[in-house]
Amino acid sequence: GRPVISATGLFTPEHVITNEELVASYNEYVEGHNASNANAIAAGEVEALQPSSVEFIEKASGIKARHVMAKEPILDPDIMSPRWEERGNDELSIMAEIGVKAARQALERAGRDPKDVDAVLCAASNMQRAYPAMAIEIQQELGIEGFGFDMNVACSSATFGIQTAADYIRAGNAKSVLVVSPEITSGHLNWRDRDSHFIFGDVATAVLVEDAAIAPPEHWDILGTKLKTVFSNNIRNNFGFLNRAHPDGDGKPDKLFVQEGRKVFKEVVPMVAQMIIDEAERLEIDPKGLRRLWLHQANAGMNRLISHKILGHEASNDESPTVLDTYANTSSAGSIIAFHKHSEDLAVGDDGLICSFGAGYSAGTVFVRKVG
Ligand code: CO8
Repeated sequence: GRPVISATGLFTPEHVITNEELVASYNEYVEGHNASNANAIAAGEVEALQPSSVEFIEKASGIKARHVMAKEPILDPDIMSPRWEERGNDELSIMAEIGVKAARQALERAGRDPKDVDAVLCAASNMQRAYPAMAIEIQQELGIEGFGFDMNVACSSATFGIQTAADYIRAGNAKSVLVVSPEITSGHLNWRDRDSHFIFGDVATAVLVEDAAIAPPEHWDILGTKLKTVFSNNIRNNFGFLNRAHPDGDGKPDKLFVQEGRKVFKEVVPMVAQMIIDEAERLEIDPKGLRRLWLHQANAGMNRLISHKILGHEASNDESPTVLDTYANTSSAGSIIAFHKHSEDLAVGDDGLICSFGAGYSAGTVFVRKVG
């Protein structure tokens, strides 16, 4: 079969934390820490923490706000983590719940009955538990037959999921595959780390990848997909099931998201720009003719540089839309949110690019053309 994107879905959590609210909470934590450690700080035994700043965050990243599943506990300087009641095994888990909401929207938009979907991939940077798979729970809730499994490629989970789905269709193993990316990044963000406390937000997206033979008349042809990984420690999270093998391994900052943001910026921009140009050449597409770039939403400056290299001029917001200002970095969901929100106005025959990059390093490109 020939793979296409039939529709996408988006679930946006209702709670919003602005930079102002975030920085006020962080700075309250800093003042409390510095006050209660005043003697040790004066003796040079403990380092004083520095305050965060709204201006820095906006200038360095382009982020102005983020949606979260739980607001108050994150902003409470004594907690600074999401909190909600634990659900029983017979209740829908929170990650499946938001994945299902995004998936239902994609199915509705495509006019697809869940019983005609063949597979569900839950593609995200963190899974709520080891097993049973989040994908199988989502599959069960939607009433889909066939199969489902989880996959984690950090920021590139969604594009890796799209290629996997497209490959099932190319091979004739499936006609309709849901790629669901519930990203509750607030759970693995260190809200007490000044360098990164502003970076992430929560969301869920879904992409319905189908055989052109059964797709609705309006869809996006997948012209080509390409994946790349290069090992790097510059974005790392040591959380895992072997943490308890070390007596005090749990709960340390390295069991949360940690990065060398500058190095990531410098290394990933040229890697991704080259990857896109090479793939465009392979597909015989003039990159300068791309109507729109739906790039990974990590940093406005990175996207400015990458889009400039591809288009040969500074990209307008119309050519390379951002959702960073309201969603922040939502890991694998970012480029899908941008595509979902900013694709309806394109004309039939227009070409565009969905592109992800991040931890691993991992990067993925999906070149698409509007059909209708
Ligand atoms: N407020 C005020 N000042 C600050 C703050 C702050 N909050 N933080 C840092 N500073 C200061 C620093 O101390 C430094 O001061 P000095 O110059 O005196 O040393 C100065 O500001 C500059 O700091 P940086 O060099 O760190 O600042 P940058 O300009 O590099 O900006 C960024 C930092 C925004 C992090 C930027 O480097 C960036 O965006 N890089 C790219 C990162 C990226 O793309 N990462 C992708 C990771 S996402 C991913 O892969 C998903 C993984 C799964 C995640 C799910 C779990 C959460």
